[in-house]
This record gives sequence, structure tokens and C-alpha cells, in this order.
Amino acid sequence: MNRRTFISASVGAATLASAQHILAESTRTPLVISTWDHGLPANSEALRILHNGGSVLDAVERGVMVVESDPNNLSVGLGGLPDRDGIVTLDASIMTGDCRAGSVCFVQGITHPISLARMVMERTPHVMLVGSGAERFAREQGITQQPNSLTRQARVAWEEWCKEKNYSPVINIENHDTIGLLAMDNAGAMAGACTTSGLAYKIHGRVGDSPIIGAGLYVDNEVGAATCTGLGETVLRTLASFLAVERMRIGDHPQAACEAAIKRIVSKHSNYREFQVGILAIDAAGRHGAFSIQKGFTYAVQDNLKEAAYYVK
Ligand code: SD4
Repeated sequence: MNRRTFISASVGAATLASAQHILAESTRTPLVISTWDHGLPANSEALRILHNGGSVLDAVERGVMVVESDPNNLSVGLGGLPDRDGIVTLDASIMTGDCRAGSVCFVQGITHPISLARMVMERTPHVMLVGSGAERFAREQGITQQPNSLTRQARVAWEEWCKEKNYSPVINIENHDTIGLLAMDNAGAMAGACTTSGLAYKIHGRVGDSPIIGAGLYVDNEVGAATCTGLGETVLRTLASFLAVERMRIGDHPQAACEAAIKRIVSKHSNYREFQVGILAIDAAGRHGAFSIQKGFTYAVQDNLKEAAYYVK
């Protein structure tokens, strides 16, 4: 299969899948959508917060905290796989539809980097804090920094990697469990959150797309919101979340916006067969879309009346 047929085959399959989504989706709010299978429990928590009168910002934060707390998740939170030096470093971002944003990069020993990102947004004049500065800010805010220790699962995996130090991630299985979650409340206010331990066995100091506003996450109440998962370098080069939101601004359905963002990544990376990127988007009308380079990207959508996981094949 040449490049052209590959792209059109994958676009065609997703168009079919998206047609089902459009039939299945509604414009009822609240609406919550998030990446991968762990999106289901994250969405449930986010919707619970909204039902109990919490804000959409509370909803996205608390939703992704469920995944950050899961020691078995190898791509999010302190259970994540480490960098080459055996150290887990975390990235997170949060954004509201009125263009407020906060993020942290390259933090160690922080159980909930998403909450720290929110504190950067709400308690500082800044958008982003990194590394030791972010950790010092966390301590000043009363967050206890955990000692740098790997879970048993992560240690075993890292020790295995150390034998060869030649790691080729398996698409959709490794390096692809970042949680990106978008939500809209009854009044149409939107927020998003994205949190990750980043690529396994990355060079110490590497930061991906997830904490970069416009790359891993972008939200604008006037238009919609988008979030990405997958090989962050390719998302950084294309600002894929911002691109998807801007496509919705000029009239695209969220599905078309996601497809445009993925096509941009594909067009700029001749090795696109070797990595995965998935993107989700919602718009101000309460519609959603999803697309990915490779098969196998799963995501979860939940509104008042239903709970479902959709698979883009
Ligand atoms: C990164 N985008 O750091 C993240 C990785 C990811 O699931 O999505 N993992 O590049």
C-alpha cells in the first residue's frame, strides 16, 4: 500500500466510524470525552462532579486524577515508566474555555501534576512552571513531594529495557496512555486536562506535547476544544490541538477538524507509519470527533444519558 492509499484507507474507515458517532451523539450537555479505555472511569468521575454542582474545571481535574492515581497505568502519574535514568518525570496541562491555562513540565514525585498545573493557573501570574521550580512551588502550596521510586511493574520494565537500551515502542500498547479529557457543562462552558509521564525511556529532561498549550490541549468556549495523545514530538511540531480548534473556528465539524490535524501530522512526517497520534475534539454545539494515524485508538464519550467507548478502526 502506498502512502496515498494508506491515508485514504484510514480516512475512509474513520469517516465510517465517525458517521456512526454523529448518529449516536447528541447535543445534550454535559458532555465528557477522553482518550483511551481509562477514559471511562475518568469520564464517570468528571460527570459525577458536574452533576453535584462542581465546575467544569473541577470536573476535568478530578476526572484525570482518577488515572493519575492508578499505579498500574504505565503512562500517567507516578506509576508511569521512567526515563533512561530510571526517573519518572511528569507533564500536565489544564485550560478553561475563557483562555486561562496552567501547566507543569518535568516534575518528579508529584502525585497529581494536574492539580499543580491548576495551581499555576490560579495562584501565579504564569502559565507554565518546570522542574525544580515547579516542585518548589508545589511544596510551597502544601503538596508533599514523594520520594523517587518506581512501581514494581515499572522497575521490572525499565530493568528489562536497560539490558538492550534499544527500545521500539509497540503502537497503541506502549507510550500511548496519556489521558486527555475535555468537558462541557450545561451552560456551554468548556475545560480540558491532559496529564502524562511522557514517553518511556526518554532522555532525561525531555518534555512532550501534553503540557504545551496548543499542542496537547487547547480550549476556547467560542469554538471548541481538542486534546492529543501519542508521539508528542510530532504534535509539538504541528500544534495539533490548536490546529483542530482553529479548523472548527472556520466551520469544521469536530470530526473534520480532527482529521485535518492528523493529516497535517502525516504530511509533515514521512515515518508516520511508525508512530501513533490520536486526537479528540468537541465543539460549542456539543458535537464530538476523533481520529488517529493508526488503527486502535480508543476513546470514551459520556453524557447525561449514556456511557460508551468508541473505537476508531
Ligand atoms: C508525550 N503525548 O509525552 C505524550 C505521550 C502519550 O500516552 O501520549 N502517551 O509525548
